[in-house]
Amino acid sequence: MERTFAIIKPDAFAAGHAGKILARIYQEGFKVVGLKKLYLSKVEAEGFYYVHRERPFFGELTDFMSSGPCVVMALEADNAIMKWRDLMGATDPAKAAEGTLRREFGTSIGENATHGSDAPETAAFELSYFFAGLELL
Ligand code: RTP
Ligand code: MG
Repeated sequence: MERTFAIIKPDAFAAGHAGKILARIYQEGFKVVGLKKLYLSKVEAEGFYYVHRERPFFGELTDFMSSGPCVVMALEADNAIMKWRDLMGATDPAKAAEGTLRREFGTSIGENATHGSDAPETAAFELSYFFAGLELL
């Protein structure tokens, strides 16, 4: 079993898609071991996306992630990191495959509905950024 870190981003939450995304998560066989609704500050979003600090879209990305409530989750499954990235689809919703979450709920490359860790090291960092050990059951 592996754990990954996932976010229902502010665009999808504001549009009322959180329930549908969560239903899909259960349907695909993930166990939700942690879940909370947060409203990130700009500084918290910058800390989370620290690896992207040199990218041209960093300001836009952290403004967006601190623009409204989101839902952060710890998901468990066999091969959870890849499994969740497959379910999300490509970063750009226009390029994401039919049936993926970003294709269905994303509206642009920036506002793409969901986040997922991309490797075991980033999953470990991201899970610990938002959850204490005692919160993951
Ligand atoms: P994420 O980290 O959110 O799961 O997305 P990802 O791995 O598919 O994409 P990544 O390259 O890590 O980019 C992180 C987030 O930054 C926004 N982005 N905007 N305007 C742009 O060109 C651009 N490129 C990326 C997206 O919200 C992306 O999910
Ligand atoms: Mg990424």
